[in-house]
Amino acid sequence: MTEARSPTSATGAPIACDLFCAVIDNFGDIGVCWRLARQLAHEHGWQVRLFVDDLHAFQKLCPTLDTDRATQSVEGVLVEHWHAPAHAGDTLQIADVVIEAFACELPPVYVAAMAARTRKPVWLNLEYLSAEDWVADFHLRPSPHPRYALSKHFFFPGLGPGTGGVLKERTLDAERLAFERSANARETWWRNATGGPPPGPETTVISLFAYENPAIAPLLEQWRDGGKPVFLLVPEGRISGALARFFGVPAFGAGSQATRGALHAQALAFTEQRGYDPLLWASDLNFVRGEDSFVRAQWAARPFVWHIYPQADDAHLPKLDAALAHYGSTLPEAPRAALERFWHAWNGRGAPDWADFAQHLPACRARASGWAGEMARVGDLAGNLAEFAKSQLK
Ligand code: TRH
Repeated sequence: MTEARSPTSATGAPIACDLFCAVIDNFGDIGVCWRLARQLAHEHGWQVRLFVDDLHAFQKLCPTLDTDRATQSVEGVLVEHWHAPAHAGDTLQIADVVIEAFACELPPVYVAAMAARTRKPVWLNLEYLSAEDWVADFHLRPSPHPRYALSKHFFFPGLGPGTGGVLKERTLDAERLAFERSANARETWWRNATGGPPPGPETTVISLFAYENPAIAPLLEQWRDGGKPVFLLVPEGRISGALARFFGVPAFGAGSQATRGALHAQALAFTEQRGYDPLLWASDLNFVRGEDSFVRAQWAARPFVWHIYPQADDAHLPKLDAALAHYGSTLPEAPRAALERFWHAWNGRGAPDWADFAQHLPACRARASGWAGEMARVGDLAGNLAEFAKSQLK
C-alpha cells in the first residue's frame, strides 16, 4: 500500500475527509464509495472516515467488515455505521473535505457544524456517472446553501473531457497485465474460482453480472445451439433464477454448474470487491451492470455489454446511448451497429442476436484497449477530486 501523505496547506496535517454513503439498493453506491475511500486514503494520504447506513451490503464487498460495530478501521479507512439520518459520529468533528455521495442528505447537525467552522470545509456532492454531454457543463458548478455561508460543488463522473472521470487505482493496469501475462496466475484463478483448468482457446469465456433480464432466455438458447463452445461464469445474484429455470434446477447458487449443447455455465460465489477484476480479465466478454462494474469492464479492456440501471420513464436510455456514442465512436460502421443492436436488446429494445454480435467481437476487442486509453486521458476520479479539493483548501 503506498502512503502518500498529502498535507493541507494551512496546518501541515493530512487532509481529513468525511464521505457519506446511503445505500439505495444493490452494491453500486457502496461499491463506488468504498473504492473512492480507499484510493483517497492509500494513494493521496488522506484520513478518510466513511459513513455507511447499510453495513450488510458493504460486508458483501468487504468480508472483513464487522456488521455489529459502530466504528471500525478497515484498510486504513475509519468506517462509521451511519445508523440514523441525524447521526454524524459520536464526537462531532468536521473534516476538511466533505463528500456526500449521490445526493444523500447530510445530517443537519453536521451541516450546522460545517457552517460554524472558521475554515469552511470543501463540500462536494459526488453524482452518478453519466456519459451524456451536459455533464461537462455542470461538473464543479457551485451551489450556495440557502441558509448558511457554505457552498457545495457538484462533482460529476463522466467518460469525456471536462468531467470528473471515473475511478481507477494507480496499480490497476499493472495488475491486469501481470494476470494476462502469467499462465500460472490464470490457472490459479480458474482452479480457485471454478475448481477446474481454464478452457482452451476455442471456447468463448463470458462473465454475466446483470439484473433480472428477459433477454437472457433466448441468449442461453443461442449459446446452447451455437457452433462454438461458450463457458459462462455467473456470480450468484439477481440473474441466477433465470439460469436455474433454463437448466431446470431449483437454484443456481455458487458452485452449481450445468451443460446444454455448446453452453457450459458455472455459478461463482460473490467475491470481495478486488476479486471481481480478475473475473473480467479471465473472460473474453463481460456482461456488467449499474455503475462500478460498468467502469471496471472498461478498464479490463475487453468487449462488454452493459445492463444499465433502469430508471422511471426510460430515463436511462439516453444514458445508454451516450455511453455507446463514446465507446463506439471509432468503431467501423458494421461492428458499431451490431454493438448498438446488442446493447439495446440487452436493455429491452429488440431481441438479442448472438451470431450477429459475435462476429464483431474481434473489432470490439481492438476498440476496447483504445477506449481505455481515451478514458485514462480524462484522469482518475479520485485524483481529479483530490486536486480540486486541494485547490479550494488553499
Ligand atoms: O450492484 P449494482 O447494480 O449497483 C448499483 C445500485 O443499484 C445503485 O443504486 C445504482 O444507482 C447504481 O448501480 C447505478 O452494480 P455496480 O454499480 O456494478 O456495483 C456492483 C459492485 O459489486 C461493484 O463494486 C463490483 C462488486 N462486485 C464484487 O465485489 N464481487 C462480485 O463478485 C461481483 C459480481 C461484484
